Amino acid sequence: PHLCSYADRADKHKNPAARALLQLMVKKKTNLSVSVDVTRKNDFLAIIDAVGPYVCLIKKTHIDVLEDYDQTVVEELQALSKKHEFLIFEDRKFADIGNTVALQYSGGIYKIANWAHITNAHAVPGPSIVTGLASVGLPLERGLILLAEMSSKGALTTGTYTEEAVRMARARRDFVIGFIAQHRMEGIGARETDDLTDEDFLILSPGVGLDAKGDAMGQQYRTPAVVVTECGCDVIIVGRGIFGTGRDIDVKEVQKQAQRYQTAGWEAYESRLSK
Ligand code: UP6
Repeated sequence: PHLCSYADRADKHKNPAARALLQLMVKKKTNLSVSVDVTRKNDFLAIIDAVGPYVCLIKKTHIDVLEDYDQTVVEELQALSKKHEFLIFEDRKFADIGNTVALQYSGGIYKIANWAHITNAHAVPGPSIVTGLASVGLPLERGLILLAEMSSKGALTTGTYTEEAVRMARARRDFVIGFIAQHRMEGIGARETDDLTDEDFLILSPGVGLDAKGDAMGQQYRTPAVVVTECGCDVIIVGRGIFGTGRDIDVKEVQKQAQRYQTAGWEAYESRLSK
């Protein structure tokens, strides 16, 4: 599937959230997801309004990072999602037993399942985490991403861990639409009896930067060309490369950087197609 166009994959995908994401990517010519990791609501919404035209997906600040969160954040985010046509991905990284994650996903203050088209989870609890999240998300036509490979230095998500994560996804292709990973995952860990027909996992890759190679806390960056053209990933997730590292946000500059990453990501996809 990594050799197919996003458009062909959109036509075939059976999960509604995955299909909607691929369709938006084609329509807006973007495989960019901006990771809006800021702590103030006004900055959060201003950045999203500025980058909206250039993204297919807004990766929400882990919602619990916002210091002045209230219900209007979600309402305004949803309005921006309609205005600019992007999907919402809550990077919640669930990591508990099925029953607990079902409560965390549907309830509490944030009620993530109500507004996030896509969320994600660690594979460490085993298949029960997918069962728990699917009990809430599937009826709402949501999609789940599993963390198969992390971008940070020394991550333990390698070898058989990654293989088992892919097996968990393969067993629930109705709900698990792809991975946070650094490479493509189709066929990984497959057994002879597995049916791999139409296996199409979306690969969302964080750790993307055009200028920096990393940060002081173990983050590692690769360029869109490496991530999309060479490694076959589908969506680039960019945070500080777009909104910077200072406390003051310059919205014009943020917009310029978003445009720059959109172009780089789309060119990388086009050169993958022409390979
Ligand atoms: N993220 C990673 N690596 C992973 C998984 N998730 O960096 O393996 C998330 C981080 C952050 C974003 O939690 O929100 O992606 C990357 O931001 P950055 O571009 O500013 O480094």
